[in-house]
Amino acid sequence: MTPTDPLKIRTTCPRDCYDTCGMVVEISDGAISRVSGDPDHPVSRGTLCGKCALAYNGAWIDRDARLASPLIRTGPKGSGHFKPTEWDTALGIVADRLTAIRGEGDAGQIVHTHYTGTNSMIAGGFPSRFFNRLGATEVDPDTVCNNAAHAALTLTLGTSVHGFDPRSADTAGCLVVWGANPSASAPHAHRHWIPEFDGVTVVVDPVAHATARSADIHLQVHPGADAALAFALMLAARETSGLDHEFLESRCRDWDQVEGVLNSLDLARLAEVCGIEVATIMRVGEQIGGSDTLIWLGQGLQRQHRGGEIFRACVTLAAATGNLGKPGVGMLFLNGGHYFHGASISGDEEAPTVSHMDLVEVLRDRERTKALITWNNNIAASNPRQKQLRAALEDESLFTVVVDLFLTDTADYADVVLPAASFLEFDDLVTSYFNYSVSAQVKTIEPLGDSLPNQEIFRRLAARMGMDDPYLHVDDETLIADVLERSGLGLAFDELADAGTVWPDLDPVETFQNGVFPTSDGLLHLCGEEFVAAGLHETPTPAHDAAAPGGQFRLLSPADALNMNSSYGNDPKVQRLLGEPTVSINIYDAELHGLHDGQRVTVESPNGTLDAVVLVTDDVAAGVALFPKGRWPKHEGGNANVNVLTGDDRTDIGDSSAIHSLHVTIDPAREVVGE
Ligand SMILES: Nc1nc2c(c(=O)[nH]1)N[C@H]1C(S)=C(S)[C@@H](COP(=O)(O)OP(=O)(O)OC[C@H]3O[C@@H](n4cnc5c(=O)[nH]c(N)nc54)[C@H](O)[C@@H]3O)O[C@H]1N2
Ligand SMILES: Nc1nc2c(c(=O)[nH]1)N[C@H]1C(S)=C(S)[C@@H](COP(=O)(O)OP(=O)(O)OC[C@H]3O[C@@H](n4cnc5c(=O)[nH]c(N)nc54)[C@H](O)[C@@H]3O)O[C@H]1N2
Ligand code: SF4
Ligand SMILES: [Mo]
Repeated sequence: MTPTDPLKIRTTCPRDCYDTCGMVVEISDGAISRVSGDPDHPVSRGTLCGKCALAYNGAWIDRDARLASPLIRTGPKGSGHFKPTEWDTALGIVADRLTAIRGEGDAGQIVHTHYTGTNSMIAGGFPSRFFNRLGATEVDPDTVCNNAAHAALTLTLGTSVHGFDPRSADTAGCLVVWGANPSASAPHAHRHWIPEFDGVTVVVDPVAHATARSADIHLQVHPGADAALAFALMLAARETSGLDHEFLESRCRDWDQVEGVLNSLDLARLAEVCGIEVATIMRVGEQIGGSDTLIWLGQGLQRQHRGGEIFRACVTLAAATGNLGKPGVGMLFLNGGHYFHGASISGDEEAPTVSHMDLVEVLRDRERTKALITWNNNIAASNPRQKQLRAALEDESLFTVVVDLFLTDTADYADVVLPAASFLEFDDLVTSYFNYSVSAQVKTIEPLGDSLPNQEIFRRLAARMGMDDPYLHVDDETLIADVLERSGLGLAFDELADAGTVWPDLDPVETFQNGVFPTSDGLLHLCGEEFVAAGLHETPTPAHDAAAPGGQFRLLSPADALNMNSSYGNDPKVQRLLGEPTVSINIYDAELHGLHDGQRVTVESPNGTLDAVVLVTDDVAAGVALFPKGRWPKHEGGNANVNVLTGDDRTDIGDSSAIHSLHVTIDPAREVVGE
């Protein structure tokens, strides 16, 4: 190394992303000069995704873009007017207020929201230790993302976080990507893992995204018709390759009831419901039934009215075609906790919870809620019912604290804003929710300005509130060492940091070995009273949603390649590439509605309106409109993003958001009448 060579530090991207890339951070003169992909990391292979390459070399290391000190509000809520202050003053204000609420007898009136702003273990989990001990109400994080699938998979398989090991692709004959969009949400899996797969690739999605376009077969299903498709594929497999009756009879409960449903169905009718040719369904059914198949069930798939039933039907398909409970096959929703099982960073105390779907009501009611603290989460951009939520946040009597790296739309409503350090500024652990790997997040520089890691903020707040139990004050080094020790990996943190990422199992991890599931009796549960109690039918059904009523579109607002939820919507380069908000519609619909490419339109739902430019394309199915999530409302013309349209629709199970079931109209933009 010459004196001018930068210092290179290996670390890991902890965003909420399937890829969990290894990164290299270059330091010159004590500051970060470049952030790039680790060439030795088998997933990132030397490149970050475009959005992270921009944001990590842009807003995330820009002292002017980042929050540099705690802030106290000086203007009306929502105005974004603040004055900087010292930590001592800011924490004093927060501690006094929370202590007073607690002293009045009901700490449950303190509500906190959090999600995966950072997906690293300590910064993602430790603050909950404070809230749980306090007895504050947690807004169940998964209810704005994926709780329907978690609930349905737990009922059937006994777990929702034990999927196939992606390394099984080396031997599988067929890969189905169902309601996921790797080209946006897992860009390295899209670029390397899928193209390197030797067998047949099938994508099931109403949108012909880049992964769908590069697949061998794209089933452009109507939104919400996936349970019907799963049953259609079972019928096709039964007629061609045959079903795995031995597995169904020995390892599943109540197959006979499902068979009764199957016998009553007509393939041609199901195909029509899905909008897919019978011959194509036959071909895919034969493929899934006749080869070792990996089925990746994405998160977009379950944000539907029938999200739970859809997941259950997909599990039934996997079971019926012999694709569960033996090596080289399987389903994947999310992986998690395999190595750090039982490492409870957030603690085991029970605290009250509410659904994100009830957040507006919970925040409006001052008998119910006196204070809101939000961390790792940007509710004013990401939650449904944006207008109603903002109105609730505007109330001066709701004491609000926001912990973030940036002055987000949510932070604009805070009484006190606390600046969080970024993942580049402290050590932590990261596990992938796709690969069976474990990674180190390594400190590269001191926290920018006065910012502090989440966990340190909540340790200090606990101290100010007189909560002195050592359990709330464990330092990072001890927490990390303890987790690693209990994992049995036999690695110290500096050894993991040297490696960057490790795959503790040399061979692909086998899920549900010998067909044994972590349910009460070891069997896969297809039917039963427990499903009814949870809000589903007794038996899986091919039920599907009706098409949008005349003249309306079904609006899908999934992940966008340029955004990470709302995390990059303030980076100037990301903003420039995003350009104006667009709504994509099918050529047929454009003709039908008299709309043309580049036209300014108003998209309207019962919840609100949003202006956009039309993009006419073959990529979306007829009847579907596509408007990705992730922009910052305050950087948009109408001070809103797509969530001004989304409402309080929830899934059939899990009290979760059904945002992809939304119906909207699209009309030429209303003329602005002159003053
Ligand atoms: N219309 C529509 N809406 C959706 C979705 C959709 O598909 N369509 N998807 C939903 C889903 S799946 C999800 S998960 C949610 C996500 O919604 P959010 O959780 O709100 O995700 P982000 O918008 O990225 O917000 C994360 C915030 O955490 C901050 N952050 C990053 N690192 C740290 C840190 O170390 N400490 C602290 N304190 N803050 C940090 C970021 O700056 C960012 O402001 O959105 C949901 N909303
Ligand atoms: N670039 C980028 N990456 C991200 C995120 C991001 O915002 N941007 N967000 C992160 C988060 S929090 C999450 S939860 C994941 C989500 O990532 P994914 O699991 O990929 O899920 P989504 O992006 O919500 O939706 C995926 C696909 O579901 C399709 N879909 C919608 N309705 C239906 C339906 O009825 N049937 C079928 N078959 N498909 C349907 C959509 O068209 C979309 O292509 O991505 C993570 N990664
Ligand atoms: S967001 Fe995903 S693809 Fe982008 S750098 Fe991070 S882990 Fe890699
Ligand atoms: Mo999510």
